[in-house]
Amino acid sequence: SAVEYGLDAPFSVEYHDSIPSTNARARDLAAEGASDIVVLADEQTGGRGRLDRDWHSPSGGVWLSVLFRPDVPMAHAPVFTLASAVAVTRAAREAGVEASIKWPNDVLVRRGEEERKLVGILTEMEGEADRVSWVVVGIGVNANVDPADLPDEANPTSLSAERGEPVDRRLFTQRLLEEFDSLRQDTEQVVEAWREYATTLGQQVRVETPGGPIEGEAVDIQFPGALVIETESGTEVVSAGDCEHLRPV
Ligand code: BTX
Repeated sequence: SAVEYGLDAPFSVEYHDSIPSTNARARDLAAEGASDIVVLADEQTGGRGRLDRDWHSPSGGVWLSVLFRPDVPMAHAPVFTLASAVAVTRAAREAGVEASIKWPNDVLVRRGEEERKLVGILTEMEGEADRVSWVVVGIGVNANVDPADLPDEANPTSLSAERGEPVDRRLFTQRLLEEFDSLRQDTEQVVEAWREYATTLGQQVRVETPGGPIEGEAVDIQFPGALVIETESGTEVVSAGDCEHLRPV
């Protein structure tokens, strides 16, 4: 139970030893009218990434979904993806792991040129254009997981692998949720906090958008999460939802 996990979180917590997907469970809770609930699991048997990709979620991770009902228009929802990236980065740094953020939703650990994936974030929502009904932010942290048990092609890492010893998941999760709770209530501070941890700004990047690739220097981020790129033909603003791939060039 959540009590065994021992969390003193600013949300009510529903804990599962094993569940198909915390996001799927949180969506079901949303349909029942619930809010301000965190679904947390030690293991997921059907974890999902973006575009229906698999998210490997062996026992030992921190797999969680936050369900809440912010009073914002749909177009502002990407700010919660950025907020969760900031929250998890801060919690990781407090645990001694120098995580940073790659726009829009990757939290990784850099070793020279190499980038290792530590976290996956999947935000889902429903509502009307002028007001969301609910938001589910799914955060998957490779906490006490052996990277050898994760798909190789993503160049995965984990908190325990980076630290050389297991992390206290209770403390880590509590810090993550406290940070997220504070950021979701004051979204104006999210963009500035995000800039502090971003590896993306100042880099030459190429982004695939529905309108075709955009290439240039990533110069800034704008509320609620768009990336500003200086290209040869002028300034382009790419919204987080539009973009599938960002890569350095
Ligand atoms: P994504 O689409 O950016 O990344 C998915 C890709 O990442 C996969 O195709 C695979 O290559 C790689 N991958 C899979 N598992 C891992 C892992 N554990 N560590 C590193 N790389 C991996 C990112 O999707 C969004 C993931 C959200 C996961 C959370 S966990 C709690 C919640 N419940 C749920 O079902 N999803 C979210």
